[in-house]
Amino acid sequence: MPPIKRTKFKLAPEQLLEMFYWVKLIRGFDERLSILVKQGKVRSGVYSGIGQEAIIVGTCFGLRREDYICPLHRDLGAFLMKGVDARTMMSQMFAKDTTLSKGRDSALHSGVPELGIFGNTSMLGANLPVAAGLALTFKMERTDNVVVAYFGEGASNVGDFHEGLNFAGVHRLPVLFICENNQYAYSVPLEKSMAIDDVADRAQSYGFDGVAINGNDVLAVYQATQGALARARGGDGPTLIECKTYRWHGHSEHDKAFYRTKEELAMWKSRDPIPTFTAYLKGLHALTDEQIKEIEARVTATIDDAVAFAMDAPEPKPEDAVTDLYA
Ligand SMILES: Cc1ncc(C[n+]2csc(CCOP(=O)(O)OP(=O)(O)O)c2C)c(N)n1
Repeated sequence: MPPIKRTKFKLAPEQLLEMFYWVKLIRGFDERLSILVKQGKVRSGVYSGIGQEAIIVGTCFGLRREDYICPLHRDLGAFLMKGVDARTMMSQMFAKDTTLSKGRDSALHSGVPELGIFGNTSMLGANLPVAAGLALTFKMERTDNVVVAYFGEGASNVGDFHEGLNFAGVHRLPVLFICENNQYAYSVPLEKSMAIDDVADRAQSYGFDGVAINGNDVLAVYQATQGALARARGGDGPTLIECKTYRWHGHSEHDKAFYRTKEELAMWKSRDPIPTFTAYLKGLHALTDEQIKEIEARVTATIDDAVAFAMDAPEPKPEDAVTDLYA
């Protein structure tokens, strides 16, 4: 085996392998959920992130426990990367008693403060002023922790987006706004909801940088994130990173997505983030066929175990429906 080539990303070989593991685990999780939904076994709505994994891995890799993420309905992988174990995550989709929220909310609306995960709500864009508020706390406490907030291009058309970014820009807050531009907001294509091409351009109005990048390239996302993290930690304020991508499935698993063409889907599938990343790692001599097999086996075992655990887990207790209420 030739020596591993050095890269500009300053990542050790084992870190590149870890990234590959995450990409495969997140894809595997979503693929399995898609099957389980069809079998009628999942109670939660499932908003597949298949096709968008590079964004989650590139932005979450190397975050600190203390950093906060504000994930959305399609960001299951971010929960896993921030430290929610596979069993808990799968039980969450099954709405069992062993979960983050014991079946009391839409699965990915849960928060886990001890892991730095802020719970989202259904109102799109509403997480962005909250992210700015979290970042303000970090600034006031004089920590160098950072908030990473996710949103779709559809959400960038609501008022909360503009208020959140404006506030973050005015106060130079340590927050990364990560746009997962997957071309559709439910059935509405980008060109019917925006008169500009790049969501990234909107950052300029709020006094900070916005960049549009290939959201299907794990290392491009990682590189952009690392630059933005360094600026945020150093007191230089927010960055908007628009990751151009595509969701392979419908808005949710019950949406057959008849509003788009087979050709369009095929074109984007040819830009699948996983083969690109695999080829890159193999080219660096950082990944062998044996390692791929070993990682795939580990991913399958992790998911099998999580599904078995979730299926056998106890149901939530009716009386718990009114516990943990904040009022
Ligand atoms: C303020 C608001 N308007 C409308 C909806 C209904 N809705 C839920 S998901 C969705 C599409 C979201 O598109 P986007 O923000 O691009 O994210 P994506 O689902 O594509 O990842 C819509 C319109 C909502 N939840 N909140």
